[in-house]
Amino acid sequence: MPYRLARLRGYVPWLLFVIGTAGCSVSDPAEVTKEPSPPTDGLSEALSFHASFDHGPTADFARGDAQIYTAPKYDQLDQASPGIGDPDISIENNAGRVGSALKFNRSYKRALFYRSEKNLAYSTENWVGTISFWLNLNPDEDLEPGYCDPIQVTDSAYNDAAIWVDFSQDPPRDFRLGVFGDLEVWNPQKVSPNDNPDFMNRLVAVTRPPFKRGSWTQVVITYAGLNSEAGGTARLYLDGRLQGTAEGIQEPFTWDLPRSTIRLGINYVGLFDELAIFDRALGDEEVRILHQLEGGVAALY
Ligand SMILES: [Ca+2]
Ligand SMILES: [Ca+2]
Repeated sequence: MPYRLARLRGYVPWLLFVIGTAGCSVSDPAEVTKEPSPPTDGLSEALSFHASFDHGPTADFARGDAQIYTAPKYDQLDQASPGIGDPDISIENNAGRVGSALKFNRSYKRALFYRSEKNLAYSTENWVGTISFWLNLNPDEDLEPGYCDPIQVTDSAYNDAAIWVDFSQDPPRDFRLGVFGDLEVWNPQKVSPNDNPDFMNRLVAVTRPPFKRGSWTQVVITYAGLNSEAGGTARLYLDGRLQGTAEGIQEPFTWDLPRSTIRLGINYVGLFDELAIFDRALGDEEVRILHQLEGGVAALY
């Protein structure tokens, strides 16, 4: 190829670029017809687990095991069997935020869970993620005495490398987010939680939360930077609105992955629907979009 022509060809893309940016009619047709990306694209890619309870308790979408399990207790996972093994828990047809819902008729004494491995992107370095679900209950009238954790993810206990929300035990019940790493690090003296400022000050507590029987309230937990040198942050949202942030979570979260579980409805009485887990911390705007999704989380895949 003659030198001159080669040089000219080298200029052609630049020439088109300059013309294009000058606003002339010369432009790439693909560019003109391209629709803006729907704002849910990022949510779809980050989704790692979704249980709609519309077709039974098995998750509709799961990077790991979609099966639900019941065990006698959470520390007896070797005795777990597939399915809902408790007559007080059922699928209530067409009673959900979308479709059907999981119904806890009264507080049960067994352990109901999904396995966390791959469904929830645990990491030993900079662990990040989001957990979203919907509740329908009157906490002060429907719950039985004691604390109630609608969700809890851990490999051992609420105070040992765990993320959870709970209703406090005395009416009017508060709704609280707890994110606590390895017990031996954050609470080596094993001080009881209510007497422990390290516990109480970490909680994100909502007084007079908006839950009602007969209507649905969305709960979203986001977390980032757990198991990082910079420290972790966790946020609690209700119905798409930020309620509070826990910051400076320094202690490690050490999980034995095969023993880690997504625990459902601990001491809970009411309806539960649309459990979704994402592999990164969604931002405020994404949480708002998730809250507004028509057709629920299934619209993402
Ligand atoms: Ca549903
Ligand atoms: Ca542990």
